[in-house]
Amino acid sequence: MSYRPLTETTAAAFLADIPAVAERLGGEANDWSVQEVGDGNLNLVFLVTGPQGGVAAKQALPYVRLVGESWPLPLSRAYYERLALADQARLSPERVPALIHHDDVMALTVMEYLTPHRTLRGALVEGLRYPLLAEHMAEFLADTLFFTSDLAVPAVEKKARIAAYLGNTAMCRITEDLIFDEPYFDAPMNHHTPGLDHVVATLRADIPLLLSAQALKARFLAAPEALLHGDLHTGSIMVTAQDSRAIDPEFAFYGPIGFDVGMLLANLWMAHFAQSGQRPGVEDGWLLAQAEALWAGFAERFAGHWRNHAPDGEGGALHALSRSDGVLRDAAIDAWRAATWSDSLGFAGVEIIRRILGLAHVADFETIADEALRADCEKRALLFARELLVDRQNFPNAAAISQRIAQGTAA
Ligand code: SR1
Ligand code: MG
Repeated sequence: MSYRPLTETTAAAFLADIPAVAERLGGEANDWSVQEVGDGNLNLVFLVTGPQGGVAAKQALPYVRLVGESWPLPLSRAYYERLALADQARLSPERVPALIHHDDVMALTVMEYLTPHRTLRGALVEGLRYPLLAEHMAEFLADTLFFTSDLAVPAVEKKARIAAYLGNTAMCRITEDLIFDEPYFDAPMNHHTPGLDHVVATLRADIPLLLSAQALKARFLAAPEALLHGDLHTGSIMVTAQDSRAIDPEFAFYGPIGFDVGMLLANLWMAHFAQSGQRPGVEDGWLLAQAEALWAGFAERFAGHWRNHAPDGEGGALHALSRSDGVLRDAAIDAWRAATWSDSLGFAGVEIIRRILGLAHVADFETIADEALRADCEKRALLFARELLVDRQNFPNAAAISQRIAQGTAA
């Protein structure tokens, strides 16, 4: 059998031949309802429900859905997504959807149907709040990043895991181009809100900014610190009031820890900047508080793993930094926290800039119909992002960031 994209008409019959899926749905394929709901940039997503339950079936297309067949993209990304889902399920089982079935030829991954979950980005655009979000995502980040790092994994094993993801080059290439390069010149697929022309020209001529973006790209290319989700924005998180799950790890690879953390922080900060365009006069500090809680929760939990995981040297390659005697371990944790915070701010900065000037924008800003209002929100976000790239030493902690954003001036 060869690859063929499923449709709402053909999906049920195909899935009926997979025992684990048929059992979960119950009844016959004719009784099932199938809806294609993919609203991301790349794939098909079918929600299939039967008399006993549901599944989400994600199928890669051989091209970038957002752009069309003119931009081919390997189906192998589905293989890496399944690999990452399995690793994440081992390390943080409550924070990812359960894997039910995978088919490499069809580039198809069938997962637990998360219901009544919804995409975090859409919920934030509507002004909804999720009290456990920061705690849950801090847990996901700390558990997946610490336990795939040199602090937890012996060197030989870690190198084998890096190698297992090395082939995901096409997805890394998207990030390399779309996040670190294209926003900084007049690339063909870039677009921005008309009122931003002047600020865009200024940013593209800003040498310290361009240098910083390239320095971050160098980190992204050559720092295989841990297994990254690789695309952890608010569209990759499904939420209810009680639950939060990270989905869509098709960009997974071994990279710098601050990339995952920074991308999520950036998306929370963008949601904050968009508030004044979405609901003028009713902005609040909830999203800034979430970003603070996310960083604090992540850093604390990561440090906790560091102290508790094989404290006397039998753990990962960096076991000398885990010994519980003396002050070395605590000094190492402090140094790690400062370096990862700085990296996270830089990666957050490039994520914000690319979501406003590059190809792939976000609903937070795009749903602001009034162009002048949208440009105003985006401009404030851009100027903040520039500081994250070139002046991040001014922000020693997340509270300093919240203060800067709330006051609208440099700290
Ligand atoms: C062409 S893909 C554009 C963006 O969508 C994905 O979700 C990633 O964020 C990627 O950069
Ligand atoms: Mg995605």
